[in-house]
Amino acid sequence: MERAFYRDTWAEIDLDAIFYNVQSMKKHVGSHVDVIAVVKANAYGHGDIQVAKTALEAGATRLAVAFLDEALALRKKGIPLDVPILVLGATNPQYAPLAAKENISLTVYQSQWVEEALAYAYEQPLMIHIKFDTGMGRLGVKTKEEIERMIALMSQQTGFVLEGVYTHFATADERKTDYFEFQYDAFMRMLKWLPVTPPVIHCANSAAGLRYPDRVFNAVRLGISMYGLSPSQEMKTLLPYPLKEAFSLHSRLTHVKKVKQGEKISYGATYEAKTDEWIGTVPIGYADGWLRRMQHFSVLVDGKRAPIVGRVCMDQMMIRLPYELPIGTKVTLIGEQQGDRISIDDVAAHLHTINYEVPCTISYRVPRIFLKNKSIIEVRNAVL
Ligand code: PMH
Repeated sequence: MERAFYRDTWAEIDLDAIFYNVQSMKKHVGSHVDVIAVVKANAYGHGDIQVAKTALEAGATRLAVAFLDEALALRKKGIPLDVPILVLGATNPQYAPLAAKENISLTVYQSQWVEEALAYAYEQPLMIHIKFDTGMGRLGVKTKEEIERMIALMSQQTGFVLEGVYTHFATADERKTDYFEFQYDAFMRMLKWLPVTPPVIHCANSAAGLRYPDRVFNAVRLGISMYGLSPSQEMKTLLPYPLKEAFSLHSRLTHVKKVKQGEKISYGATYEAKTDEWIGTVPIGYADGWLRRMQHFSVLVDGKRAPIVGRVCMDQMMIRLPYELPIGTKVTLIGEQQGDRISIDDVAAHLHTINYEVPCTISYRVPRIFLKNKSIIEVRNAVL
């Protein structure tokens, strides 16, 4: 029988959790505020089209990605032309006509960009969101003169439509709020530089949307908290509603053996059995994004914590089992087993990084299983 995948390692994406997280934000900010679902980087590793569709079903009205290819991929996979997709990053102006054709809104942050984009012919209107740099220092206009130049240039092409204006916060997830306030004030000041107010004004990422629902203008760019994760550790106690984590990661024991005291495990022979012990092999490794630094972390097997012993290899790793277990026993690396749970935040803490990085790092080699109502509705395997 043909299957979607044959390996014993997979990720599960709980689309009901995504639905709930989007709906919760929608309720939190109010019906007059649009939710823009941020599905860049394959929806933070979760699966772009499935997350996008679920977010739209839950009330999001727009999508956002990092670059044009990601937006085109969503169109190819079936996001209809009437759902606006915003490219948050830079797009080479020569591709602006293609963006216009696909109803993909582009971020514009320099008059030079507009000048270059004017050189091309447009069959459809090009939707533009001007980005202000209020203190992130990444992309954005900083001066009134530059805005005036941009607006003057934009008026030379009737096909250029100023659909939106936005900025991005650097510290909305931090307890201290002074830099957030500084950026917010700058945005308020810069908005006055525009001769006309575009329909979509947005500044909030998840953190700002969660904390300041009255200060988001008319759209929130919802990323990390759509996936059920807190924007930071500091914000965990400030969450206005509980989040539901959507991503879990699983595998199965492929080999189980008893090793004698003193026997060594994996590359470098760095682990030595202290007593006679049961060792299981798990078919996941650093090429799957389960990084070498995951050594010394624990996973769940038969509801118990089992430490990762020896070096994590490219495709496999070894764990010390609590007792002999049959081949095929489920191993949970992220998620729940018998009431115990390993969260993405636990993995992030072990790696000294942020939760954002963890699902993004789980590579294309790991098939994604999409669940709705606890039933599998789709499987995506990027290898086969
Ligand atoms: N808007 C922009 C411009 C972003 O870059 C991001 C996330 C979001 C919204 C969503 O933010 P959230 O996930 O905190 O809700 N961008 C990134 C980034 O570039 N690195 O980490 C997150």
